[in-house]
Amino acid sequence: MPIYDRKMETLSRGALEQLQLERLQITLNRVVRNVAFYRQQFDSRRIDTLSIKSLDDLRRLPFTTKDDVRMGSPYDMFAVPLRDIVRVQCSAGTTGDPVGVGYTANDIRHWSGVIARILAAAGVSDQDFIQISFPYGLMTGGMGFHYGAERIGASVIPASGEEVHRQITIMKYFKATVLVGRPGYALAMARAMAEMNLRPEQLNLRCGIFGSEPWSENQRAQIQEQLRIRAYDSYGLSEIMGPGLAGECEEQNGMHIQEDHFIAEVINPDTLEPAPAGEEGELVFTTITKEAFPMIRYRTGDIARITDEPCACGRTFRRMSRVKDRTDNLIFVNGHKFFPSEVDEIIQKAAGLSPNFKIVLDRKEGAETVEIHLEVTSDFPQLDEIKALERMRESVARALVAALGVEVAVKFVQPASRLTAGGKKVIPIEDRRKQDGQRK
Ligand code: DLL
Repeated sequence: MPIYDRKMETLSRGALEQLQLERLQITLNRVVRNVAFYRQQFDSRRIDTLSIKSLDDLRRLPFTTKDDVRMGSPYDMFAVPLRDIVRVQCSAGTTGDPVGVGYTANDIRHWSGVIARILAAAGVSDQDFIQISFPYGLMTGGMGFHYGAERIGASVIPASGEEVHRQITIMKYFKATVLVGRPGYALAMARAMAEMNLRPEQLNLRCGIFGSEPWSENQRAQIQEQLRIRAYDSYGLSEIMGPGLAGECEEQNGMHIQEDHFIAEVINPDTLEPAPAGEEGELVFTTITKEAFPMIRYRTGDIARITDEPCACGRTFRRMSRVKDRTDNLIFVNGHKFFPSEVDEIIQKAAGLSPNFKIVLDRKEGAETVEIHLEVTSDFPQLDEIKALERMRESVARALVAALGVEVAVKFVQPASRLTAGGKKVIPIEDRRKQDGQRK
């Protein structure tokens, strides 16, 4: 399959590392001048960024975390004047208060470029009709893939807002050849096709590019079999750019990291030391071309491996494995991402008290479901009043649906004994979906 940006994607390791170092130095210079957060981070550790003279020196710099980004929200992490920002998007897992990221016109050009590479690596060309089922909202999936697909010259079908059966009708009508979306959504489409008595041979679909949530080889096999396509994994996160950080080639054996734009590290999340080569650990990324929202050593919370073994496709960028786990308890449901602590905050506000609860995640008829099991104790003033309890249940459910964007059922249950870790509230999660192998 053709390599979209052959010159960059097949650079020798030496040339790539030289380019990375030059771009890193420019980025450091930019953040020190324009982002007070980074200036303080480096000053307080007496780090002169001019002393960063090799890629190994990067390890002397402190990490950036999601909390740092949250604290700097909305604009403190921006490294350019706001008049240069042409787009903002939001970061995931920030249901309560939005956390924004921004792009300059150049950033958008680079973003489209890396998506174009990833699409081409999956065999997509200007001959294709690409149906995008990611939302075109504040999350980065829809807009990110849209611009990349246009860059490659493909015809985009921005079907995202449509209901699943309608998406299939549209897919058939326009003869879509490529589907872009969540792996979970691809499986929902396969089920809807069966309901519509439609066989995959009656469609023109030949490949799909999926990401934004964990999935397994098992799920890949199901998608490939049920939709009769080749399914490719692709990875990214809004703080770093959005989709486009890494994507699989025709080998379907790990995602090539777009290393001319991002420096990837793998660390042990407990010791924060580099993980031994080729071993699993937390992914850390440094952006080296971004103007608006540069990130230095951003801790993703995603656990994966990186291999530098050569790939048969000829690309020299290193490959990352599937995301195997998270270092935190970020929950993925139907394309939405949230932390249990966000659920806690919403429940506290809506219920007017801070009850204990459990989050139960399940799959019913293929769709993912969320139930909140709220414990009712005698401390609840409303206990003897069924109507008041019912009102509380409804207001909690409404607030959760509004904030999380997913259907949530709220049930009252008897109190259970509680675990606390270091005096902190531990919110139990029962994930019944894992039985069918959400992660490998
Ligand atoms: O999900 C960007 C994206 C959109 C990637 C479309 C791929 C396709 P966020 O909403 O910020 O950005 O969520 C980022 O999603 O840290 C991972 O935990 C998870 N994630 C993204 N891609 C994958 C993947 C987008 N292929 C968070 N496999 C990341 C597993 C993924 N998890």
